[in-house]
Amino acid sequence: MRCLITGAAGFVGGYAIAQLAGNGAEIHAAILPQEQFSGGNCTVHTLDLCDAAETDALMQTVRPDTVLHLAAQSSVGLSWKMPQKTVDINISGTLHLLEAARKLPDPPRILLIGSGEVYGTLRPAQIPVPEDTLPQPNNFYAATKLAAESLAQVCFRAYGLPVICVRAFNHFGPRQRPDFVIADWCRQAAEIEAGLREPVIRTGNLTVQRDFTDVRDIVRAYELLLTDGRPGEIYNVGSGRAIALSDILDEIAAQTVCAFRTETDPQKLRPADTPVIAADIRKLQRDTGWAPQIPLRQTIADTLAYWRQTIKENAGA
Ligand code: A2R
Repeated sequence: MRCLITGAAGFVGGYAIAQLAGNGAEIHAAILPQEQFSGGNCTVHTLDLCDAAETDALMQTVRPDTVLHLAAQSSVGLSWKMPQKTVDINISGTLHLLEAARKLPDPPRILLIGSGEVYGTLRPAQIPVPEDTLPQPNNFYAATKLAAESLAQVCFRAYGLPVICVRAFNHFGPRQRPDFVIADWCRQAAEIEAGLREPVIRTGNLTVQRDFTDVRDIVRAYELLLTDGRPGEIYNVGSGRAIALSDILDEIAAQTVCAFRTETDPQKLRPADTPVIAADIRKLQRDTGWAPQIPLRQTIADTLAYWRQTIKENAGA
């Protein structure tokens, strides 16, 4: 497999490279010119997907047989602050990639990574949510991901471009940026342990329930879908169960050596929070045989260990 990975310097990118290269794939990693990238096992290219000509040129050079499209403005919070940039990267950037792919003599299979956020507010009876549920995005990030999916489906129907769409649910692990909830809390907990902050973790809405999966399980699902996913189809990728953020925080507290209390930070409250989200993953399981393997407790332990190490290194720098 010759696989082009966009957004390769991002959180999921590093894990995707390790997974695919580990199984013998030839990896071409596309990163933004200004990004730092320490991954091995691949050929590195610079690419700003907002530039259509640059995207065309890279696809003509690499001629991948598969594309894992991870590049995005991936934060819901930032999408409220930068809606236009979110549209440019997530919608126009995806269109550039699709157009570049269909011009190749042998168009690649493309795994387009979207989001479970597209479903919006769900009633209890709709959980776990199957792929044929009407998406009703509640934020700009989700709206752009739904639009990108729609462009991909048009390319499949009009040109037969073999695009497979993923709706990824929450995933986390070591190296995730702390603007995502569990990474943020693990960092705060590790800072409290190191005596760098008062014993208070600032949180948003703790009652919301989300479907969390270890990033290493997620990239295994992506690898399986690259080979076994059916073109034109949409797949939920998640654990299949919802867990309250308060339960995650309890697990972090159980694994932290000193006690802390929590405080609501109004800045972390979203304009429109979806109360409960969990994926129906039967289609993914039917077509690929995938199941998550890493327990949440382990991912929290690994994420805490990562932040303890990062804080120690920063203190020594
Ligand atoms: O925004 P940056 O500087 O962190 O760069 C991100 C990169 N990216 C781009 N790449 C090419 N052309 C662009 N115009 C462009 N804008 C941003 O995509 C970052 O390095 C990468 C996405 O990685 P993360 O933000 O760390 O997302 P993560 O967690 O790896 O999620 C992968 C996919 C995304 O499509 C999410 O929306 C989805 O999974 O859940």
